[in-house]
Amino acid sequence: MTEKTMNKNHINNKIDEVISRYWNIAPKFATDIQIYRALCIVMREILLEKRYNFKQEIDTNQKKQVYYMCMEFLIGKSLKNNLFNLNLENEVSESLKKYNVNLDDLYKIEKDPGLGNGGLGRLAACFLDSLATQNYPVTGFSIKYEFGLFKQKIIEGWQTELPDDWLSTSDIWLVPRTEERVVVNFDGEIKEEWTNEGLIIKHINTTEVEAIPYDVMISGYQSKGVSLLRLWEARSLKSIDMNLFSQGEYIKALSEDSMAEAISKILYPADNHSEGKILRIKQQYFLVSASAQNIVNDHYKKYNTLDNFCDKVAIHINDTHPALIIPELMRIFMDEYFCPWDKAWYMVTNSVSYTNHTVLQEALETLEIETIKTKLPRIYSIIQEINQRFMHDVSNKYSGKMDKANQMSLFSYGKINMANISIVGSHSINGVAKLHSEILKNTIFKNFYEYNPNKFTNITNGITHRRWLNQANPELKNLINDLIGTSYYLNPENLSLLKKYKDNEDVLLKIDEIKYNNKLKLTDYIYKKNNIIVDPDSIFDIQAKRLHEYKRQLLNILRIISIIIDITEGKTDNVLPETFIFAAKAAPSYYRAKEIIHLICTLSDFINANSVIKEYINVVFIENYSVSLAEIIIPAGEISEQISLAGKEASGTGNMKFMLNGALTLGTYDGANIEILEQVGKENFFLFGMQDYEVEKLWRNGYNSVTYYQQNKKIRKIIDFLNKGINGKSFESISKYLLGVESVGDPYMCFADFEDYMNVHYKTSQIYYNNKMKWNQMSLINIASAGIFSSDRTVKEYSKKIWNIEPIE
Ligand code: 26W
Repeated sequence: MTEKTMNKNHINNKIDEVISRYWNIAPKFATDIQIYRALCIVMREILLEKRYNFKQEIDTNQKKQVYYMCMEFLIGKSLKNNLFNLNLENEVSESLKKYNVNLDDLYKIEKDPGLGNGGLGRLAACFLDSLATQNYPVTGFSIKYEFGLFKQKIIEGWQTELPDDWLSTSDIWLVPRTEERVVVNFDGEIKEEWTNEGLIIKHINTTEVEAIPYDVMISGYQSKGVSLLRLWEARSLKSIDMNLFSQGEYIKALSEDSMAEAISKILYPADNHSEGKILRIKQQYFLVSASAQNIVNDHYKKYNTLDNFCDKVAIHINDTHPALIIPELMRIFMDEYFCPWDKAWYMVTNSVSYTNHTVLQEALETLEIETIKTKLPRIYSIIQEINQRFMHDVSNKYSGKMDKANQMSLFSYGKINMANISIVGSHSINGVAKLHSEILKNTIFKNFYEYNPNKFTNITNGITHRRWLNQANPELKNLINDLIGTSYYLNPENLSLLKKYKDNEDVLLKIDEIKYNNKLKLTDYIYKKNNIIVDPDSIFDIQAKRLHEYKRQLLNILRIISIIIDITEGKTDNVLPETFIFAAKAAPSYYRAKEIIHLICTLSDFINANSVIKEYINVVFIENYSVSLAEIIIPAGEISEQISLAGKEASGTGNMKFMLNGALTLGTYDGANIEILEQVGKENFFLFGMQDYEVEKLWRNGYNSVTYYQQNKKIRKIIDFLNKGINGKSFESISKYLLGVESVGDPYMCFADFEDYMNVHYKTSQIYYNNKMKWNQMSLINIASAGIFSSDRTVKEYSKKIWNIEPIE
């Protein structure tokens, strides 16, 4: 039975059957959790069948496939997405009446699988949805972390981290494929041996770790396509040491076990900061080795040759984290399939492509040579060989200019440069927004660009509008459907049809009302979680994203403090009601970021204890930002704060989600903000701040934040405010950070953009409070212009420009 022929009775029969098979009880005795699990099992079976049929078509037509390698996939909850995409929400709702539960209650049971930090992982998840919807064959590969990104709890204003045990409810979506397990080898040494095949290289005395695949299926929307996400779990192959065990050394007897199994224990919580820890390197190699074995073995089984490998296989590495797949594929081709170097290299470089997601220096990965040498000796020798050959080519091209060649080396200062391997070993490198791709070519990858300009391209990010509009904002979806029909579900550019209503007062009022209702929902949530009453009539100004200095939550805070100062000084003429909402996780070891969260929470307490200030503004920090929370927060946004220092945010995707939900962007000329601005026009975007070249210039000339402090009275007062302390807590360290007592002050130049930021906010609230119809019109234009930021467009571009794959007709 497929999703198309399913009706309410079929679903009931299936659920009943699962309940009796699994728990041996009559349906009327089933708990909500049992009904949830039973429903998921029914859905899983539908998905399995759908995937099977899709795979048959891929195989019989011998279609080229893409394998998307990523250390993170932030897929969000599955039940709702699959029901929506399979068009079964109504039937299932009906069928649930029999058990006296409703769908919304069941949705709440599912835990959000937090298998990612932020932008990178969420992008990967959007891609799987869009690829499936457009019938492109894709398998995503990642790790089945037992614990996803930590749960954030605010205790006395500070972030604390709690474990995220997502598997306790979401395991139901994983289909174990134990029969497809593979072994990944660490440690040991390499040995050369003469055999009938000639000189072969063996990796011996290794520590073996078993990789067990678990499959998650992601259905496309009203399509044949189902994307597969294969998550690897690490298991020890060493059986328990019975000698130790019989001596009563139980823990020691298990220790090999836990070393191996630690690999898939937990997701690294640092976003944009590379630490090069051994466990992380093991995770990376574990992922790529298991996946590469899987890809090559499957290919060989199907075609009985590797000659057509790059005609049938595209392998994408999402940032450099899976870059070791380049030497790993070389190893498999040469050591296991006995290919000569040149043929293996041809196959690797013509199948692998790479996306860069960040230009921050501290995020660019390097691995210690010594670690790779001991943990992965064969991989090390292959990287050396790749480098030797590459250096040879480069020095030939640039005869004599050794410094150029050296700058491009895969090795420097005892480390291996992962971006350099990724560029050398792939046929395509792309950035994720126009400006970012230009920055890659002109700065961090300049030498590589000059060496091989054709490899570089841009593909601007996107988001799946079906999750971020249709599912997250049902009222807005209904309005849009009434006005322009549903063709935009599969053709998001058709959202532009909405533009013809831009002068229609009824429609504009309706948009206003929907926003208000979404604000009420968020107001409710805030009341329940924070015990704060916020005013739904005030403008909702939201900054929801990871906490990072370059994203400048601090600039937003400077403005809040400035307003507090105005109110306390009685200068309230220009103060308009405003609710500031923040949501952000900080990497656990990122002290500055945690301190900024502490400042936000303290300001929130301070304001809520002050009846005068509370009349005007409020500040809320919503804890534990996640995909599910974003689905509540974003539809309620009116101002979308996208205020990174120009040149630093590769693209941003939250900016697109807010826009699609009718928020107006208040942002810098950075990342995909620029393309949003192009789509909506200057009059529908609140632009402020320096451009990236101005930032560069100011930095080169020696940025001195103290000058701004001296020249701007407001800034002086803000610093005084921080120094005086809030609620008895000192924030002197933040004022020192801004003024540069110990190092360069204000490294992300909040002061330089402060005045412009204040001014643009002034303009914003004037429109909001004096001309709401105009605001609503701007909002409509933003929604209507968001189609281009659908990941449907993005993956189509990847498919044509980079992967050279076609959809299954
Ligand atoms: C090794 C530590 C580490 C971990 C994660 C370094 C870098 C990362 C990610 C690449 C950081 C990241 O998620 N970058 C974000 O990627 C989004 C999707 O392309 C962009 O929209 C964001 O601008 C970018 O910050």
